[in-house]
Amino acid sequence: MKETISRAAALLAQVPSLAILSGAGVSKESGIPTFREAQTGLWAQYDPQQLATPQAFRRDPKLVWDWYTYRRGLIGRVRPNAGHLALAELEKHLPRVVVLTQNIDGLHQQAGSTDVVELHGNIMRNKCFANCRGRPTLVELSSLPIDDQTRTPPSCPHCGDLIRPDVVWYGEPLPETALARAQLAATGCDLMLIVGTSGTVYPAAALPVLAREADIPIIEVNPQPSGVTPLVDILIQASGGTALPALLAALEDAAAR
Ligand code: BV8
Repeated sequence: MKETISRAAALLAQVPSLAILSGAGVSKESGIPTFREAQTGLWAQYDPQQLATPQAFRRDPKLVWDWYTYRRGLIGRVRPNAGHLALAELEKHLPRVVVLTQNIDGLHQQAGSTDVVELHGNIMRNKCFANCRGRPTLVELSSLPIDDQTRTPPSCPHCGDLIRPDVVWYGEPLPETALARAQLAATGCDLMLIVGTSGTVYPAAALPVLAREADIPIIEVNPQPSGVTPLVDILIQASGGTALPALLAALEDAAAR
């Protein structure tokens, strides 16, 4: 791995603009199971891809709401890991760093990354299902009347429709501005660093293809090959919590020389 790390650091050292694409794998070492891993406990019997849809929410709002409440609780108890922190530190060494994340846990921002594009929304935000006051009509649960706050799910104070998490479900379009910014970054950056994604969920999984078509070099960090590995120049086959601090240290060594 040492040789791969130094090759990757050499690429990283020269770039004016870095685009990082992250997936659930970067949050694994914070204690959040990845999207494709079996869930635990009560939720083990459910397939996330079957629950994370507007149809599932309409069919059984309480079940889907309770699933998100459970995940919010888990995410609320974890911290950014060494991988998130190393990615945030890169901003001290490179002129422009943008994080394009598929994750909804907000851990990149908590780690100190200052330019994060949330492709799939954020589990800590809630909105009116109908977006009755514009896209998105965010609703602060704590602003609702007390007895409303405990409903599962609560109702929109403006139109009475159900409140839902501000995340992108399967079959739903990504936020226009986020997707446009991500596509611009994927084609305009000097290097793409992909961390912890299986490269199976579109349109996020198309971003590395855009970079490849623009002849932009790509580094991947993943303990095992993924759907994007055929596109990359360097695969650092390790976990983010190990590889990213090592990459940062190699970059700092090169800068000190
Ligand atoms: C869209 C938020 C079109 C919710 C998520 C039918 C109708 C419409 C669309 C489709 C359809 N059929 C298919 C599609 C397209 C669909 C899709 O791509 N499906 C896939 C499954 C084939 N996409 C969509 O539906 C998207 N919308 O296309 O809309 C449209 C356009 C206009 C108008 C109307 C419609 C929306 C997709 C967004 C879904 N929402 N999340 C929630 O979380 O509850 S996606 C979900 O998967 C998470 O965000 C997750 O991040 C993401 C992707 O997975 P990964 O991040 O890659 O995670 P995964 O577990 O797969 O992999 C983890 C990786 O980490 C592994 O490689 C592992 O090796 C690695 N790893 C493990 N440990 C570590 C590690 N790496 C580093 N360190 C470690 N320690």
